[in-house]
Amino acid sequence: MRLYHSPLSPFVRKIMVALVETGLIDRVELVSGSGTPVDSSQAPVEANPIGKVPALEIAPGKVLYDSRVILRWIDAQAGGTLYPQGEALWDALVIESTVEGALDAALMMSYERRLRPEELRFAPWVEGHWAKVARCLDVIEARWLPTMPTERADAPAIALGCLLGYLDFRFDERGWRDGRPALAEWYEGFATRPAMVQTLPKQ
Ligand SMILES: N[C@@H](CCC(=O)N[C@@H](CS)C(=O)NCC(=O)O)C(=O)O
Repeated sequence: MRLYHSPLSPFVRKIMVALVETGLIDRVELVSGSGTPVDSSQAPVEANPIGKVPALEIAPGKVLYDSRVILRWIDAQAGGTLYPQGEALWDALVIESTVEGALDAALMMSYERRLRPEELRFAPWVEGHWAKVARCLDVIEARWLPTMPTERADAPAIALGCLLGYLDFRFDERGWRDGRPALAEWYEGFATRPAMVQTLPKQ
């Protein structure tokens, strides 16, 4: 298998963490390839027409994207350890979508800061995206975290760990821990998992 990969992408990190947690990592060859909306010259556009990573080639010419599809595939290979069965699945998918929405918003903020010329930046747009991130974190703190398993890394937990790691990496100054003691405590433990330590983004 070939994973189109970028070491700083939180979406790729979710896949890497899941592969390590499920013991499938040794079956994967990493292929460097990341672009941005303003430069797709290094992006894996043949594998994924959206031009985004992660994309996972599971057989010649057969590529899976995006990260949530890849996670479902890893779950199927690993015997269903990443998602619960029955009614609990719907909560897990909503948690995963909430985390994904926050990650998408944070990525938009990062692109605005890194890619857009300073004179074209639009502060209300950035703050609107941070408001999305903050609302998602508040809902996870209040409603979802108490329902999440503490002893194992399922897909929602992996996504959440990668979101919080990304916020530390790109938006430390925003102080996501302020007013969210349960999330802060949860992340302190989750971040020590070997799969999280191995995949920590480094500038
Ligand atoms: N929904 C996608 C998002 C993936 C994504 O946004 N990846 C970023 C890197 S963090 C990317 O490849 N961006 C390139 C672009 O937007 O052109 C997923 O879950 O896989």
